[in-house]
Amino acid sequence: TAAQRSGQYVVAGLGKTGLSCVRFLQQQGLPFKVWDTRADFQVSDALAQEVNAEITCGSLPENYWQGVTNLVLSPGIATDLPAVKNARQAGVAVIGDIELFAGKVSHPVIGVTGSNGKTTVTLLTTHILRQLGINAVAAGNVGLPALDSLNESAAVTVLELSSFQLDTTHSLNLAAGAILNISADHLDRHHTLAAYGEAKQRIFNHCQVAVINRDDANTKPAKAVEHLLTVGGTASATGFGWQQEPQLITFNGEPLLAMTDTALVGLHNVLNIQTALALVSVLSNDIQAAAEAVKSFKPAPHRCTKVAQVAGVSFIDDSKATNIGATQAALAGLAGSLPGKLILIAGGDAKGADLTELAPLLDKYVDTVIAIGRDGKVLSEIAAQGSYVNSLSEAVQQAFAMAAEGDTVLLSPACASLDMFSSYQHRAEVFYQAVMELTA
Ligand code: UMA
Ligand code: ADP
Repeated sequence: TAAQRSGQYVVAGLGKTGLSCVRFLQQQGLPFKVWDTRADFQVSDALAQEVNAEITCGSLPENYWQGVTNLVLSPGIATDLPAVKNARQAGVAVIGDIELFAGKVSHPVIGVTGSNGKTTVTLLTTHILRQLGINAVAAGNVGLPALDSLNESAAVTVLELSSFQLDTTHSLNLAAGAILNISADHLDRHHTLAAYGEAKQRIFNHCQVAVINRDDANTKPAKAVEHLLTVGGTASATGFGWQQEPQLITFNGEPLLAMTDTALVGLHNVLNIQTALALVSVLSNDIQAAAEAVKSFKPAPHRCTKVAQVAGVSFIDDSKATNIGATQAALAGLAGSLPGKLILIAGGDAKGADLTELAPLLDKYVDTVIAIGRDGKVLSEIAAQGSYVNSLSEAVQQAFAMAAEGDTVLLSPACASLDMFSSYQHRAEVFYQAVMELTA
């Protein structure tokens, strides 16, 4: 692997990833020290005891990189920090937890990346494999750090990979890997869509079967791959296809799975299901049984989930929509199935994206936009009917006040939550609370 074996490791970041790296290096008996970039980071006694190695917070002393061979960066830390550049110049290999995982794992690994749908496809692929009797575990960006998953004695790991994780991964061998779609996200870190796309393309570097989306040219492998499977929202005589009426996923032109038999809705979920089935097909020939398994999959919360109906007004929680692409999918997915008007609550931290890209879909599907958050104002300005309010609960109250029976209020922010909330889950909780208070 790209990790150099001898010498000391530096683990940067003390979140989930950093701690999994600490545990791994301890288990392997490899020497390491720890660096957190934040000068004001409080190291508790318990943490110091768990790490049991030198911890430096903030700026680094001179000669810090002396004797260091590997810097293991947490995904939340930018790769272009001056200190990271210094490390590179000192000959240190800059890697991430996934690279350490790649050097250790001995069973097949499936990789999933893309701007949206990663968690859904990762969990669905894992679910199908398990239903087929294959002991699969979901890990990576989905939550369980990849290195921790090595303790689960799984037969297959399904890894959700973010662009940040791929940026510091060099030698991950995949039995199968997928890029679901590419739309603007994390531009505050990657700067350009091209650089972001290149990070995603790294998933195909050592990948036996690549799965891509026919409807999104950006998912096409930039370099030649050995085997290619495609999915798409169009008819296809070979492989995975889609028939609009009645809503059927097809395989080699034959009906395979009716969308109405699953708990997933929207064309974006058609692609997600096709992708999971394509990934599974690399490890199992029983495509019928795999399709059957999709029917018992329960989607994760905060992804276009109906949370309540108050006085005939439906409230939908799509708090996980942290970029434009996800909100576009929600709007297009819901369109046509709604009995009344659609009121959208959106806004937050746009992460450098241009929210005016939403204008055509707002025009087409949304009656009123109620905007919130640091970058939200522009949404209220581009909407035919829009307003800006200071809190999510105010947005819910205002939406309810203008809604009539049969209307729908959708929280699909197209933005990260961190300017107002601790996480997208927290944002969803506040939304839910505000909805519950409407009846109080
Ligand atoms: N830190 C610094 N300097 C920084 C930023 C962070 O020193 O500039 C340190 C701090 O000690 C902080 C720690 O790093 O406590 C946090 O590390 P991290 O931000 O890399 O986050 P982890 O807790 O290690 O969680 C990461 C992923 N987070 C990010 O990529 C930001 C989690 O994905 C992932 O589940 C976890 O590893 C396990 O693999 C979350 C995420 O938001 C869900 N991902 C982004 C997304 O999906 O859009 C990419
Ligand atoms: P990720 O892990 O990539 O963030 P999730 O499965 O958690 O993906 O879904 C995130 C958001 O994107 C949700 O709002 C969801 O409704 C939407 N979404 C899911 N799959 C897709 C897709 N294939 N294309 C566009 N949006 C999607």
